[in-house]
Amino acid sequence: MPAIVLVGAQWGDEGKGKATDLLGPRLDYVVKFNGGNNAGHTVVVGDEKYALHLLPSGILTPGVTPVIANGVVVDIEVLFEELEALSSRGVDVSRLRISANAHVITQYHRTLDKVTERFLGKRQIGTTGRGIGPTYADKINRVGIRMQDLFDENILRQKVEGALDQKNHLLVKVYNRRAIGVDEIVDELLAYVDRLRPMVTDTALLLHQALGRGETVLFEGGQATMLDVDHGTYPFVTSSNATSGGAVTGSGIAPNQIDRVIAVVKAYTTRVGAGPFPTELFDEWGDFLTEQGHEFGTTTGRKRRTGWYDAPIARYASRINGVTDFVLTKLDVLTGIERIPVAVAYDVDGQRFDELPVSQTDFHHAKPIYEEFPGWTEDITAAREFEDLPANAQAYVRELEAMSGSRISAIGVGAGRDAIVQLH
Ligand code: 2SA
Ligand code: GDP
Ligand code: MG
Repeated sequence: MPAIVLVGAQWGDEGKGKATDLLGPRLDYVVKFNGGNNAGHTVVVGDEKYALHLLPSGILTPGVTPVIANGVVVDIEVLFEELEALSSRGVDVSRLRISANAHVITQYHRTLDKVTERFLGKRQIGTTGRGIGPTYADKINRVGIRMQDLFDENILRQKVEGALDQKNHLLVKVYNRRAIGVDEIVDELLAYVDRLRPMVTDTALLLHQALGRGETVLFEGGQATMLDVDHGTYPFVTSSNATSGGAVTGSGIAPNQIDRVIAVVKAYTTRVGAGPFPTELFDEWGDFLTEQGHEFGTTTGRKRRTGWYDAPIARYASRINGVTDFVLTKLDVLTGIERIPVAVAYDVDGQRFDELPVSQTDFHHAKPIYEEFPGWTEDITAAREFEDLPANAQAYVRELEAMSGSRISAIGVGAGRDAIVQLH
């Protein structure tokens, strides 16, 4: 299985970091292909807890080469902070390679992210404030700064001038902020050049060569299907392609090189930030899921919104990503619920929708149609074989599998590295 893509099936925080870490020993390369330090992946190794943002989670596996590919937006200051923090805990980060075509998040992107959100008022997206949207906007507007620009001071200066031209107008005239000077940005970026030089390369070529040698490469998606800029709940999305197609454009490999697509799906649903969420709970069950599941943002610490499992979303994720295997996580969090509701379809103003409605307005008005399944009370965190799970937990998993469009290959029963039931 040389090229594997791993994505989130819902609105993120499904446990992708842990799923990647599980595959770790079989991997030669791990590639981040979208997003930036908006991501937050928690991996628990024994008593040690690691929170990764910009770096791929696979960096924790010894011998693996981590790659930040062209589809990623890089905050260089954060990059070095994360690298230093991991090094000081004994993680070998020396193999990291970064695409020469990856775009750079600068001070003005972070500022614009924050002021735009404030300006939107009630229409806020609830971004992480890391400058992600403005950096991708510059990329699409063709006024972005790429890693390779840092190695030619003349080019860098011209590009920063071009990028700041309109932005300073906006910052001063519309947002009542100070103008940002070309020199301050150029000097800030140039300060990193010597340290970056050995890491920056043609990562698309590197990955083609690795796949040509039969090595195993994991493409690790940030955020998730429903936050994808094309296929998610636009405009309440992130600004990149978090679905499996993003692994192709975001890294430079070809679609027919992908062998397997794994989607990580939680046994219930969470969302951070604004936007529609049909199964969202506002009662004590919502609090139960937040508390049992420790549902707080890995990057910003924000409390996550919680709700029941939504089968039409899982089916949608299965189709859009071409999922070959689901990893179902956090089944342990449902322990103790007498009857577990699962959304099987939606009701929109009296009309039944078995699949996601295409209209944004319909999705905003969608009321879940629930089926309930009997729960279990036994602690399942020590289960390692499917047969170790209580009969009702087994039945719940089989029901989800039948509704979700692809097979379930592994089940998370706890946060630890080994708390997993492997089925295939
Ligand atoms: P942005 O900052 O432009 O990408 O925000 C746009 C939307 O995307 C959502 N988003 C996320 N949703 C879940 N998890 C994310 N990562 C962190 C985590 C989030 C955190 O792992 O917990 O710590 O708050 C993530 N990153 C972006 C975001 O909430 C907006 O809805
Ligand atoms: P990611 O963004 O998809 O990588 O997910 P996060 O790391 O942001 O959030 C998932 C959280 O759930 C992390 O704190 C994980 O340690 C934890 N986790 C992952 N799998 C399981 C599981 O099966 N059970 C429990 N209880 N926690 C899990
Ligand atoms: Mg996360």
